[in-house]
Amino acid sequence: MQAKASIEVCYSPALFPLYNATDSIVVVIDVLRATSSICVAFENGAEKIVPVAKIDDCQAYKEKGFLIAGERNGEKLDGFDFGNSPFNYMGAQVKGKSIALTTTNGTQAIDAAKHAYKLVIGSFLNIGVLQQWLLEQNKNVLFLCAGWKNKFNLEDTLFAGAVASYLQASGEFMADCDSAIAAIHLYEKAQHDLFKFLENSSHRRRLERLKIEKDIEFCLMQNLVKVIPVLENGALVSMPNVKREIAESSPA
Ligand code: 3SL
Repeated sequence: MQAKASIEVCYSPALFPLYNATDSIVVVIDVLRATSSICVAFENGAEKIVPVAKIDDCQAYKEKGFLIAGERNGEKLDGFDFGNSPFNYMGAQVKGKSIALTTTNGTQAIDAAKHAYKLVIGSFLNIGVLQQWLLEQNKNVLFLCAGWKNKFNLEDTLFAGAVASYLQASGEFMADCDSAIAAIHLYEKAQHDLFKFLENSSHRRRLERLKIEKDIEFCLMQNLVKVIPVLENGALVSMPNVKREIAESSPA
């Protein structure tokens, strides 16, 4: 009998060195809001996004003809073209553009996992195409939750649990650590109303204080986009042929 591929969940970039990522597809998750915004940007035709950990390094990309985007603690950085709202990444303003992005947690998580076998971006917005693609790879999957300043958060865990639960149900994958099992249990409890489940979560309250509740509702919507951002040579690009492959392999 063929061994099942493993599913692991890492709840913080600070814990990431404990995992072996050289033989795993790493799915970086920052549901509120970095990985949701990245998915929206590619759905709207962005050419590439360079994730940058430090603000100064991101600013330097302006001279290279990039749009620069970023936030700290949820607020747009002074002098930057965009903040981190998914609504900033729609339409003509991103089509065909190269963007350098720095965020409090999301781009730090990408940086932590940049040497993985493969690094892809996950959010509820692209959950369907991502699940199907992961299933087809039949490779170990390691979910990396960006969390908040290296602390655990609920929304990234729920997303990891949703995809882990789907993969495990296929019979080809096995939740291989307690953190994956916990994420699945949490998702099963929350799945019928994610927004409500997150009512008292720290980042929902943080974003509500900034009066951006509409971003939270948007980022919890499922299957709005059909892209899988993937890290190649230090830049995120849209994985080619995803829409076509998924459409062909989806049941009618
Ligand atoms: O930390 C991040 O990467 C951001 O997604 C946080 S925020 O939603 O912009 O506050």
